[in-house]
Amino acid sequence: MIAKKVETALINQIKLEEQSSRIYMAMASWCEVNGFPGAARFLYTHSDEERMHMTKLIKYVNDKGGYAVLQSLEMPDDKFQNLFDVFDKILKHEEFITESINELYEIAFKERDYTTSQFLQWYIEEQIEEESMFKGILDKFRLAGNQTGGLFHLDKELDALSVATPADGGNV
Ligand code: OFO
Repeated sequence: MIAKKVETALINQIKLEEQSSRIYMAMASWCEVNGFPGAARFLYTHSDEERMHMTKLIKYVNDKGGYAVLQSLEMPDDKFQNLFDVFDKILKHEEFITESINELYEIAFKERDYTTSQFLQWYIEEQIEEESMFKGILDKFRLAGNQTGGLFHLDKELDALSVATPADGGNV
């Protein structure tokens, strides 16, 4: 059985993962119509990954005797200044998600729910990887500046990255 407090916090995290998936889907759509097919492909894949994060949490809550009820979502941003703005917003969003995972971990730990704390380790590591990946992408943007050639090259790199890190449904 799962404590109500832990279940509520996990359900909130499910909402955030689903919202992340929507945010990245909206960004992928913007990239697609603004001439960045590589970034679009990368973000479609990343949106799928967030959906996998959500599904993994839903299954965990239900497996532990809780009930993962989905919450309503907000409309994601649909306007961006440029490609840098997209990835800058992603990094900020991921930092917010990291905070939320840390708070969730603390709630589980305080409730002496060590099984959930252990389960959340995977998310903690995932956040470290994601933040570092997005920081790396932003560094490359800074190097490329706003030059067309640089952005074109970066778009190609993002395309390659989406192939290297396919949405990993295998962990669900
Ligand atoms: Fe972007 O990572 Fe989910 O948790």
